[in-house]
Amino acid sequence: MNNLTTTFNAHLWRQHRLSKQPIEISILLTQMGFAAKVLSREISRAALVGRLGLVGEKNATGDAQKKLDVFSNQVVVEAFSDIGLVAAIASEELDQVQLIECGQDAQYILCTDPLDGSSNIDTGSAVGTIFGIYRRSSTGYCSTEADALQPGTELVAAGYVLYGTSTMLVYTTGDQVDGFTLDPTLGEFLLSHENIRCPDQGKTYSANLSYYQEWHPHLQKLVDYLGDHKSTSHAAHTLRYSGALVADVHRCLLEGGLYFYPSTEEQPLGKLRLLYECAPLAFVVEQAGGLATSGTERIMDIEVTSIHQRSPLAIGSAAAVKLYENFLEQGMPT
Ligand code: P6P
Repeated sequence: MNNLTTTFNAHLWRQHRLSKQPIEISILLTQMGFAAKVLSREISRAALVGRLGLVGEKNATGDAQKKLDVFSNQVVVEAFSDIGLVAAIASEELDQVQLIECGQDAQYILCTDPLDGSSNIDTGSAVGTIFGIYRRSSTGYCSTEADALQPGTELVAAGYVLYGTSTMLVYTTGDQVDGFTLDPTLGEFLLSHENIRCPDQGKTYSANLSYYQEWHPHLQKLVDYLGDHKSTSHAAHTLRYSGALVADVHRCLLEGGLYFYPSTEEQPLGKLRLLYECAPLAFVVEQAGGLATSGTERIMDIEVTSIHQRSPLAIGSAAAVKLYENFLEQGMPT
């Protein structure tokens, strides 16, 4: 099949037919595709319509909200508000879970970071959207956030959209990872990266080294090891860090490598949020053959006790994530 004529929607309908996944999941992913098209257009023209800059408020996790953060959240919420399939939405931009009026007995929960890396917006650098879809664990009317508090192992679908030199949508429902590139002249996401596999090794690592002095001494040794270009025992890694989790994890997914955001004394659980950043990306990367850990625990296994709960994260090539865990525990490669 010529991939470049396989639209995202046609792919989803074929997946439904072949894998017997519920058609509702295909419809939910179609809606995420629609939201991604709207955001791709609006992000690219934000400077022309006055949507750059700060709102002047902070979100639930203390991040300064950009105008496009608020707008992106509205676009994603509206894409799921009238289809009657989503009971509630947990979003980085919402203090509490938003119950969806027409979905009070719907069976799915959406968790999302509508605009990841928004500090990049005003300078035109890459940003992303992250999404995870859970089946409700309760019955009857959805009335509390409890339905959203599920570990990554319960995800039925997850993925991200990267708004970069092109707009890509990458997703999994648990049997493989497929990537689609937006053709803006058609307004369609076309299959461009079928069955993505994460290389076991990579040549880059991605971390904010300005926190080096605050990391665990064993992780300082990892950074020294990765950056040792004179070593004869292992290949050194080059640092690549964009400030957008989606962009940095996407690089690791396609080319191999390691992204990590560890804990510090000031942030004992790190900065990244488990429910709508770490867990959905962990599902994608694991389905592609990579790994994702907090340093001591598989991200997908971590119990979720609050919607904005944070977790340290190391994600990417399996060998690199295992190296990270070994260094964190022992301060050496093995
Ligand atoms: P820092 C963006 O705010 C984000 O959540 C991720 O997209 C990104 O990797 C990280 O935080 C950047 O954080 O502390 O390096 O600016």
